Amino acid sequence: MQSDMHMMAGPMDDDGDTSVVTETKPKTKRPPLYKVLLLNDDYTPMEFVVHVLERFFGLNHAQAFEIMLTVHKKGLAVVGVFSHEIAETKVAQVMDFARRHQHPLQCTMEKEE
Ligand code: TYC
Repeated sequence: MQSDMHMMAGPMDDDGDTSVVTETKPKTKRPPLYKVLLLNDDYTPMEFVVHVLERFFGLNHAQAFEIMLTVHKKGLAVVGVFSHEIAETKVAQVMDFARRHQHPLQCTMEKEE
């Protein structure tokens, strides 16, 4: 953690000037992260969802099957956390792939915290 010193107007000191020392921390904001969510529906085949998770999220078959089942049972699941640009790309890739195969699969993103 860094700190800067600033001179601010305040009561007179023995130099006869008017100043006090305050400290502020420079804000080094990390860029926000985004959760990519997969949503359940009644029509997209389970194997298609597993394939999507392997293809676009780099999951192995067992991991992909597990997340697919979580979405199927709970209604949705976080499938990854990324920068804004990467999350947007993942969502677009999934939505385009599902559309091309005429499945109603939905994928969205949401800012973390
Ligand atoms: N509910 C779908 C079915 O029973 C499977 C499914 C799982 C669909 C996950 C979408 O994101 C999804 N065929």
